[in-house]
Amino acid sequence: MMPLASHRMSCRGYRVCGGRYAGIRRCIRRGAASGSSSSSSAAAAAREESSEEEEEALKHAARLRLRRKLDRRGLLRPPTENASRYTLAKGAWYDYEAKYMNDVEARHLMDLLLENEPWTQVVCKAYDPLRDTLKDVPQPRLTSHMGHIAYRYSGQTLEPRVPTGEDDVSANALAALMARVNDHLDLSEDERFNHVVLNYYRDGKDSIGWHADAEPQLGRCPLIAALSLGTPRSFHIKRKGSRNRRATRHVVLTDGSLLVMGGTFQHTYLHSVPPEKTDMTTRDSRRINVTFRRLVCEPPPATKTTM
Ligand SMILES: O=C(O)CCC(=O)C(=O)O
Repeated sequence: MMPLASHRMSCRGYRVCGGRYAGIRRCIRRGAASGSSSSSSAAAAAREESSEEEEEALKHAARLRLRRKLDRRGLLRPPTENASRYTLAKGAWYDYEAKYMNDVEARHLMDLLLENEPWTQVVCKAYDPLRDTLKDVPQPRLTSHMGHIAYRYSGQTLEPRVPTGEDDVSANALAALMARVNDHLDLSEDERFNHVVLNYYRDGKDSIGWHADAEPQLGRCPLIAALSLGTPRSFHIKRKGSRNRRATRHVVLTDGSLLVMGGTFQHTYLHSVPPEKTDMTTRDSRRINVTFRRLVCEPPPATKTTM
């Protein structure tokens, strides 16, 4: 007979690969079977086994139904040739292409953006429980944007910004880059990105907290692409509503990489780029993230205020 301790261990092992309660059930069954060989416990075990199979079959059918639904809506677009597809729960997925841009191009674009973008540090209001008032909190990163439609985003409105002429090198470079990413992802006329948000992480201390890009202006199930330039940073992902403060997945976004989030990603998952724990001040730790979105409408007029 298997000693109790090893029952517990095998229980834990099952739980990881056999669903939340399957391991516990099997473990109880095993314990019961080893203690008694009566036919009633064998029948109970057989019933348990078949209900587990039914449960699995139902889950499988639900997954297939969801896949077909997402496919009909065009939310299961295939990954590009050099990208890897990572499928998450409830119809969310992301694609990662490590070398969308080569080192020389990435370096050149980063230098151009560092020098020419009108970077600003947005100041947000946050509740201060000690004083019971709102206080100003500067975002721990610099931002910029480009696009012909105003975008209500993170408690602020980004006013339209388009290239002002041939000498507007930065805005022209972003417009050309957006067209290139649109072509690369083979987006149709009514899917093409029309807005860019840039985040500049000055060092490892700069960050962006848990959030989802699910503003009404982005429509349902938005497709979002993000180009990373400069030092690699860890991109964290976790399920919405999860009490866990930690990520369930990490992707290290390297220089020149393209991440594409799609399906239900923005409705079912949160993402963040946390501050780095290790001291990154000994090397160039700057990073720029260029995010492409499609705004499907103007922001609601009542909320159209400039910060
Ligand atoms: O810097 C990144 O990789 C993430 C940026 C981001 O989450 C955002 O702009 O919404």
